[in-house]
Amino acid sequence: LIFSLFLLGGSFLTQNVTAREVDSDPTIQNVMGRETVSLDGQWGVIIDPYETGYYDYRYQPSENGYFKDQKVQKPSDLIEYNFDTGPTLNVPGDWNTQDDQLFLYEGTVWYKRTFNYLPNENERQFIYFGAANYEAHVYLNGELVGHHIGGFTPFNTEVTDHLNDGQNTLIVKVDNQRKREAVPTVNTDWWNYGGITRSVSLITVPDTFIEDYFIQLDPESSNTVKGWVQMNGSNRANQTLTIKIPEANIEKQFRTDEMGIAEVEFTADLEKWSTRNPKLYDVILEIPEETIEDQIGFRTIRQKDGEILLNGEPIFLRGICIHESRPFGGGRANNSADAEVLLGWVKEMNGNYVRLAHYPHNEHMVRMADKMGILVWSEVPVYWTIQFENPEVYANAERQMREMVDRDHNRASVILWSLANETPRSEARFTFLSNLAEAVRELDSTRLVTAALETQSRGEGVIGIHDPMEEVVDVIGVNSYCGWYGNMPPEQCSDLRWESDSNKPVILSEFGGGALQGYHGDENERWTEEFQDAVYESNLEMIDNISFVRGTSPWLLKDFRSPRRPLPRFQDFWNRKGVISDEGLKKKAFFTIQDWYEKKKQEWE
Ligand code: GCB
Repeated sequence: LIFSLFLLGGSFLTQNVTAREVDSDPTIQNVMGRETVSLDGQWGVIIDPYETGYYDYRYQPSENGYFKDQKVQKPSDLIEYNFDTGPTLNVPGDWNTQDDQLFLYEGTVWYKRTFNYLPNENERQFIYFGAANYEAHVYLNGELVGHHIGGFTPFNTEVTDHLNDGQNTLIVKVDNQRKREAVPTVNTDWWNYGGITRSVSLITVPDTFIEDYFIQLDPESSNTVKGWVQMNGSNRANQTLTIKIPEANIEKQFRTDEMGIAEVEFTADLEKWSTRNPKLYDVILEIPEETIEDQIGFRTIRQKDGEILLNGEPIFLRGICIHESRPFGGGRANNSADAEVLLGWVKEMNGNYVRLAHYPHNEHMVRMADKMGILVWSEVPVYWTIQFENPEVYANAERQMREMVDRDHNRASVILWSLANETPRSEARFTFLSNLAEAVRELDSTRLVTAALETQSRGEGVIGIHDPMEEVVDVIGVNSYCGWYGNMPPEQCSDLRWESDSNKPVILSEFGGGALQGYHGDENERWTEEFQDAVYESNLEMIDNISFVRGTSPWLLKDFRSPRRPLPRFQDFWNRKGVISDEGLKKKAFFTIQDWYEKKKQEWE
């Protein structure tokens, strides 16, 4: 019964514009540009390793779980929990770095906060979560109002009919237990940070509102703006929609169809967004009941004859991988200041590009990349050995992909949607990833599709890619750890020869090695900054000799927490492949990449 109460969120709707169902919970576009009340701050929590607040002693979902927030009425009452006298956790934030006893915790934590609200006539309210890892059940005033699976994408649930005049109690069960059939699966090389890791807000919209829009340049014609706007609400059909770009003297009107969708197309002479000139325009969307504003850049991205073309010009992507980890210390990054520091380092390194590994990062990152002129590879956590044969796993991955595309499809910085990372070749995996590629192209035909593949040896001193996915993607990503994994000493990497059977552009999506910042010695000694630097010197020389490489994103900007890295003294549960330490201090290799990128910049710009 309890499952039939779920409002499943926009996440389960098909995004195919024509078929789109709009009266269920939509995922709302541009939350940062809307009228919202922040629900961030300290929330009361209950740590519930046995899910006692959810299941009764017969292991049946309980009707009187912690979500009821019951209170003692008379001294003899037995209620074995109390949110109001227990610990608190900050939202947004992972729980692992907020409380020592949660450092390695995997399981359920219940969150509670109250807020006051006076609902108005003709207004609708949604509760919006930037992300909660991994599974969230959302209860408002004791009732289940939402449910979401997936730790890195936003979801919202309409609560218009569930709000009280005055005080309201919001309770969220967050569970980060790893599962074999989850996406990602049980085995990853990063910390399973649990909690409400991104901001929460209450969004107020008019009865009929602009739910979503997709406004981008047509990749085939650099002065045509194309897309659609999706209305939601009782007056969604035959509405007049106005789009204004005041700085470019644009004011165009469109009409919605029966489903509340307006197809948009107009020509405009717009200054292009680029890495050297990240021009953003104020774009205003108006319907009779609502006006919203966004900052949008206009550019085209294509691949042709082995080149990546930004606004028609070949470009070399000078990048680096980033985990969503705070710039100073551990824990999840989740705000604009974090994004500014992380992307500031990329700029300092002479970079123009980042690979956001291995899951969609918070929206501040892509918004900041838009402002700073940094191109972005964005990825779903289809990582290593997820269950490719399992149709539910596919549905989950496709949904996470859709939520990622939905949120960021107006960001000029995002040029690549990545399907997967280092997945083992098999027929089931090929079908899975091909279907995912088809799904993402249907959602967004303006960007390129990629995946991080692996290399194969092609005989003595020769390596190649050789993966059927080369046919499917637009840009081939490939990870290769010469000089770190395997037997080859770093200095020999520069002699390796690479071959490709494809004429598609290749990005070296990972390479590198680890070092403990401040640990110095001989370049043959592991964990020294000198060893890491030697790995880079030799790999960069190798890459200089690969004719088809059009981008690099070494692994990675900053040390990050990983349970797979226990070695005392050198790792202590940190993956040390950062060129910046966990505390934000640069290692030697940072400057080696910086110099190489300076050279690439001279060659390509
Ligand atoms: C990889 C993975 C990345 C790991 C990295 C490593 O190939 O894609 O997630 O963290 O290697 O450090 O081994």
